[in-house]
Amino acid sequence: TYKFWKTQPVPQFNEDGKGRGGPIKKVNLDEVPKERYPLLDGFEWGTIDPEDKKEVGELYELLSNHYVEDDDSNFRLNYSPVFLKWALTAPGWQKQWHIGVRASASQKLVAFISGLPTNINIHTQTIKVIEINFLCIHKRLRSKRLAPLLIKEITRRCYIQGIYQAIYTAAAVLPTPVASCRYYHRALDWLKLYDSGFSHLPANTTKARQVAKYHLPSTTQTPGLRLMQAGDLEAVRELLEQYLQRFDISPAFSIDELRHWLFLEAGQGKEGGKQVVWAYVVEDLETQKITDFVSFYSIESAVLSHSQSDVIRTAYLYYYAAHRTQNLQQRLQGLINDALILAKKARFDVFNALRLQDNDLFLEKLHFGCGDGQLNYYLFNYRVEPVVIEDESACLD
Ligand code: YNC
Ligand code: MG
Repeated sequence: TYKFWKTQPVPQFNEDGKGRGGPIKKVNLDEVPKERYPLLDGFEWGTIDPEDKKEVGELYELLSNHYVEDDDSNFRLNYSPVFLKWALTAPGWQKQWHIGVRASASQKLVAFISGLPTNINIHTQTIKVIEINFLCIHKRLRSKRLAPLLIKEITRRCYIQGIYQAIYTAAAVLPTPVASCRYYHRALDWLKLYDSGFSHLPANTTKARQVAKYHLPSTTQTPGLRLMQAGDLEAVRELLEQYLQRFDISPAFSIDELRHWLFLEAGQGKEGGKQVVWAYVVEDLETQKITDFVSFYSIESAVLSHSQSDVIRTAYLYYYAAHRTQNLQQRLQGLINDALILAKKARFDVFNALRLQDNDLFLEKLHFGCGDGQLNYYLFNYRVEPVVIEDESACLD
């Protein structure tokens, strides 16, 4: 097992490398192949230009048919083309890191992997990494060891450009997660979730009582809450930086990255009519200071057991921060409850959050339920001193 991962610079399951943080191997450029790795006969390397509508369309086609499904294949993530363009064009992006595999004869896109350069903070260190995402292989090409080839090829291209570390998440268990978090789901339209098979009716209750349980007020409750604007960027960056300092591993966003990830270039996150990210701030009405910030993004899931067009609209909790001096639990409960209200207004069916950061302070109270899904976080070619994980894989009681 782990025939491929055994050969890679990642912590192996059996090692007891506690306490020694830092790069696992020093990359010797003389040993990095200058040429692309050879592919299976009949296939060739290509790239996807996320600014080219047609190529994004090809990627959308691949992912919408072959990307991540739940364990029982009832649902499949269905990232929109606008989302894909956004996710692949953050500052520093390069076409050569959005790698596709095409069938030579038909030129059909059959596999993909993406990388974006960024910086992350690990304890007191800031390190340059490539963030790997959207690894996907056409169902008919599975189990042919193509995934290791894609991973080796993107690694080769990063090494050549002087990036020696990577960060990625996966549902798959690989050597060795630095953290592992449960997904929690908060129904916004419980009946819709029930009809599509996403939610079940628990014993000892009724549909009407479930609907009542998830009822939300129609307007937000936090005084001073409003849409985030470009002028709030610097304040939000400071707030977020302060807030994230408490955690072992966190992003180190530049102002340009934050502008991109909160989708402020295109004006409130809309492009071609489809909104990807929602971001709000709380402005103290007396001091005009930004005291809190919350954001979420949108991914649909296709309901595979139903007709083609049936989708679940999911809001994912994204970055948030609350001013530290205030009562954090109360602040967060109010802030996230407002995010639920706003997501409901924007016609989302469900709101997802992971069990990480300060989310334990509001998950139960706001009626998030423990899901089946688990997300593992990984670092490539970097060993961390053990991070604080309080059995995060478990469900809250
Ligand atoms: C996975 N998700 O263990 P061993 S997440 C990494 N990430 O290797 P084959 C994975 N490795 O065990 P298939 C993986 N899933 O022999 C499996 N593997 O050592 C390993 N699904 O390869 C697996 N997307 O090609 C095994 O498998 C080897 O044909 C087997 O393809 C796998 O984006 C996959 O879930 C996942 O499309 C592509 O099943 C396919 O099954 C698929 O025979 C649906 O592969 C979509 C899906 C994964 C989403 C993601 C993050 C990917 C991270 C990749 C690692 C990056 C490392 C850092 C590189 C840069 C370094 C620098 C600098
Ligand atoms: Mg394969």
